[in-house]
Amino acid sequence: MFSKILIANRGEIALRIIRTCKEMGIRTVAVYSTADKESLHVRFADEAVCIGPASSAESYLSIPKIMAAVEITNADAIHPGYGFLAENADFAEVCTEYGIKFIGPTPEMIRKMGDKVTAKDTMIKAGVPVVPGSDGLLKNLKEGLKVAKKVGYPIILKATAGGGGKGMRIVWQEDEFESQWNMARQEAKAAFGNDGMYVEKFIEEPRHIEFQIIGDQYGKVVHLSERDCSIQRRHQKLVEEAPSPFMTDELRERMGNAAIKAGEAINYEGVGTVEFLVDKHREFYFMEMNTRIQVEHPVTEEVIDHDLIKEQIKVAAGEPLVGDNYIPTMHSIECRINAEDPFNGFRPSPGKISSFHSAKGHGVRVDTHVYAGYTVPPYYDSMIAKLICKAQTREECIKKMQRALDEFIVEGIKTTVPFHQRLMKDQNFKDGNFHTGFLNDFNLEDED
Ligand code: MV4
Repeated sequence: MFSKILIANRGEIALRIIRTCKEMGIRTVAVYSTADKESLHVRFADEAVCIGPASSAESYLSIPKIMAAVEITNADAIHPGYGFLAENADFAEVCTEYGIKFIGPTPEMIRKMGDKVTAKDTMIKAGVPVVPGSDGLLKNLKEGLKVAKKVGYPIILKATAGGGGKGMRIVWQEDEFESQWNMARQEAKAAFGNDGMYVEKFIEEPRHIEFQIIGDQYGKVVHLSERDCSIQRRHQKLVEEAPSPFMTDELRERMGNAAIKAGEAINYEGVGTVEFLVDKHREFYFMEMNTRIQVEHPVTEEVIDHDLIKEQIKVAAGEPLVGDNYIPTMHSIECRINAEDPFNGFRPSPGKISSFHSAKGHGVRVDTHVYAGYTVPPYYDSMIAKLICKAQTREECIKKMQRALDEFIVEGIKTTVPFHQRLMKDQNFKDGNFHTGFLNDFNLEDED
């Protein structure tokens, strides 16, 4: 087992990782920017190293700064958390060159899944269902038009370097294809320096259902059931739950097997997430694979009653997996509490938290790095807390979440709490009747 882990991240996830390390008897090193010196991850780690100014590029995204911190503290492993360098294959490679264990998959696996055309091609070869579309990258506009005609409109143009919605365009009819093609390519070139595109049939009103998988270093891969992440706004997830209210035993069997096949196809090592689109007929299609621990991992932890960070560290240290696929018995929902004003287009609302009262009680978990008197810096992600509830049934879980939201008090800044309070009372949400476009016509002012 590792003796000292450096956490190359900030905020709630840095704290979350420190907590598990403490329980495992592993020493911890926090790194922080000058904007984060009052943060709890700095206080709770055994050691802390300032790695630069507020700007992410000069601190949490700087590979040389982080490797310098590893060297002076003698850490033997790095946990990247999510975001920042978590899916940076070059970083994973540098760690390996330094003889430091990167807690995650190998650089090759990260690279393969980071390029969406390569990922999709790998899945086709493994027999995992994918959305019909182009066979690899499109050579030019003419080929794009030809494939679009063959699969039938509407289609979606996607950037191979994309993910999370960037460089993506829906095309409803042929006469719009050329202009959308040009715009998508420009956007991809600017965002990723890579304008490689592919085409897929556009699946209307899909659900986003993802499977948590874990693989050890000896080729064993299991799944830990699914999460429904359909409640999102502009590709930012706001609510996640496990299990999916759309799931059936039969669908879980089929999707779970596909997720395992996806992991086995690349000999996956570590925790990962296989994302699927699911249409109204319960047909499912591989979308992307994330090679990191995700923000929403706690809902899975709650329903399977295991610490995923602990399992992640154990497989990274070379322990073999024991046990099989997990089928949940409980229900869990996570609401992301962001420093944003839901009444003003979710505009960021950084600043000093004057008072803070966390929700508490049976079945309530709050993962957060903030406290009364803490100042939310404007430089990073706006998430300040994750409110996670667990109950025997979905209905009870929603009631518990309503109760917990009512006692979650943050003053001094605006938060997404009122949005969640409204959502938890929405009849369609309560009925499990939603898809990825649900929030497009959701009005915060409406009453039921
Ligand atoms: C799609 C799709 C419909 N059809 N692909 C959005 C982000 C990227 N990961 C892929 N995305 C989508 N791909 C086909 N063929 C709809 C989306 C999509 C979406 C997916 C998951 C969650 C939210 C979404 C919001 C809009 C569009």
